[in-house]
Amino acid sequence: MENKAATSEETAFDEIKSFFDSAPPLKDGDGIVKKLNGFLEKNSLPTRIGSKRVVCVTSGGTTVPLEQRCVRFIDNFSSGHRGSTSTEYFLKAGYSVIFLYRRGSYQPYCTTLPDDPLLECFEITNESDVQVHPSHSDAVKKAIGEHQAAVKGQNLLKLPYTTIFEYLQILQLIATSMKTLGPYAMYYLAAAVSDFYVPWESMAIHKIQSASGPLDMRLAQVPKMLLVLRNDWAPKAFFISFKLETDMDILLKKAGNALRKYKMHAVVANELLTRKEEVTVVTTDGNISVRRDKAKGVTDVERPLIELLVEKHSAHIEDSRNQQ
Ligand code: PAZ
Repeated sequence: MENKAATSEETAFDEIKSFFDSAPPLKDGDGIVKKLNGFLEKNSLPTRIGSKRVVCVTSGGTTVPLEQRCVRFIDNFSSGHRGSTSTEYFLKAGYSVIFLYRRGSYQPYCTTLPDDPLLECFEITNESDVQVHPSHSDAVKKAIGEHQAAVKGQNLLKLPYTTIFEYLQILQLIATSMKTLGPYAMYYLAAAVSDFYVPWESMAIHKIQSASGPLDMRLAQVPKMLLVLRNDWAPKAFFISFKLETDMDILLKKAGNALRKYKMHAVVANELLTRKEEVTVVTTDGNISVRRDKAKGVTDVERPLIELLVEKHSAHIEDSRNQQ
């Protein structure tokens, strides 16, 4: 059994290595490392109750380019609502957050603003000045105030990605930088990450032409990065992954499998249509249903979810201290 596990990890290693070796180079990788190091330096100072807690929240969905000079790509449904709302609650709970988000997806503190904030929240006065429309004034002030406080206080670092290549490369950089935080680091992996991709070297360079008839394309499987992230890149951190399904009958079983296979501390199971109302937190101690309860003034499911996970993270830190 152990040998089988070792072999599957070795295979994962080889696949991951070839994924990274063949991926297009990350634009401004040095700049990202610099930002990460500056942010973590500020957030690594010891506090009265140990070290500062830092969570990496991944949010939105990765794209899969079909051409190197990309005109077409495969995408998925994720809006980034879960990741951005959760980021707000983590900040409120005293965490610093590295927010790895899909360009153009929901942003922390902006989820309650209208779809087109610039055009809907502002108006031109008779004096040709621009002002916030009174009906949105409170919401805009709150969003700007809270966002500025988080960024200026260096409690929020936002790193954008678009493709599966960028996402996994940046996640590796984050893990490398966060390693020194040990159990104080948390990974909250809410992004919807593509399972299949076109390897860079076998990808068409130019726009695929339709004149040659139907498109026949073989997608490779994205290597299971979670295994290496958990075991090698961040072995002491606290890990939450997500499992989305559209068939309720398989959701909890698949979440349980992910919990065991990747040794997660919890897997948050959610179904596509009810994901904003209810999630199930699957752990080795049992399943916990978390709901948004409007009657109790709970406006979103992320509030009770983050409360629960913060508690579990505290227990993880305590356990790690006792093992030292
Ligand atoms: O981004 P969103 O708020 O529209 O949706 C959140 C979610 C369903 C993408 C997330 O809760 C999730 O389950 N992410 C993992 C998806 C998966 O790869 O199984």
